[in-house]
Amino acid sequence: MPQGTPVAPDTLLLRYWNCSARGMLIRYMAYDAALDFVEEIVSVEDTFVSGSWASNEKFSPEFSGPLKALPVVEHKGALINQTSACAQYVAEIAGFMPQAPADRAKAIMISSHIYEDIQVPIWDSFWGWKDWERDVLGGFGGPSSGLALKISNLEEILAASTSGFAVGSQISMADFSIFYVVESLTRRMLEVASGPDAVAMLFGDKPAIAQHQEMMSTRPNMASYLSSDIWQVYGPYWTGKGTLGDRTHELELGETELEGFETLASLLLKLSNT
Ligand SMILES: N[C@@H](CCC(=O)N[C@@H](CS)C(=O)NCC(=O)O)C(=O)O
Repeated sequence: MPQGTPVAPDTLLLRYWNCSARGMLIRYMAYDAALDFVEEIVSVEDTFVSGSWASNEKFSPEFSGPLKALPVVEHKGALINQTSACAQYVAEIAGFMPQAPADRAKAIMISSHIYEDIQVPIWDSFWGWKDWERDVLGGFGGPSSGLALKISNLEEILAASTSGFAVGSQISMADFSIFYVVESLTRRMLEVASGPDAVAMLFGDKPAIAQHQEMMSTRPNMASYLSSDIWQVYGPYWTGKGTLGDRTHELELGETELEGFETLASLLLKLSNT
C-alpha cells in the first residue's frame, strides 16, 4: 500500500494530482508566503489511469485521508481533506485569512463562489457529469446569468475596492482564488479556436480584473513560481484530463480537455450573439 512522502511534522505537505484544479489555490498561497512546504505530485497516468488508485491509494488513509480523495494537506500530525478546508488552513498559516469575522466571511464568500459556482460546474462538465448550457452558462437570471455573470461579480468586487485587494486592505485567500481562475481560464481558452473571442467577451471589459491579475502575477514569489519548472508539471492543465491530451478518447474518458474548452468558448459566443 502507498505510504506517502515522509516529511518533518512542521513541514506542510500537499498531496495532489499533476494538474492545477483543486491544488492550485493552495500551491499559490504556499509559494507566495514561502512556507516550509513540499508537494507530493501524484501522476494521473501512473496512479489513476493504471487502475491503482481505485484499488490502492484511494483506500489508504495515510495517502488519501479520511474522505478518500485528493487534495490532502498534512501538517503537524493533522491530515486534512476537502479543498476548501485545505485552502483555508493554508491561508491561516500563510497569513492570508483576514482577522475581522466579516472580512473572513468575505474571503470565504469569494473563494467559494469561484470554487463551487465557477470551477466545479466546469470540471464536472468536462467529465460529462453536468451540462454546459444548463449548469455552466445558464442561471435563474436567464441563459447568460451563469459564468459571465459570475466573472462580472468578481469585476464589481475588485472595482469597488480602494486597496486593490478583494477584501479590506490586505491580500487574502480571495485574491489568490481570483488570480487562479482568471489566469487558468484565459490561458486554456486561448488554446482553442473560439477562445480568443470568448476571452474578449468574458474578460475584455474588466479593467479591475486586469489590474488585479497584473498585481498578483508580479508579486516576486508569484513571478518566480509562475516561471518555475515545478509550475510547468501541473500548471498547464485545468483537470486530470488535460494531462492525458488526446488519449481521453482511446481511454474512453470522453472528449479531451481542449475539446471541452472549445465547447465552452463556442457556447459563450453563441450566447453573446443571441
Ligand atoms: N469535495 C472534494 C472533492 C475531491 C475530489 O473529487 N478530488 C478528486 C481529484 S480533483 C479525486 O481525488 N477524485 C478521485 C476520487 O474521488 O476517487 C473536495 O472539495 O476536495
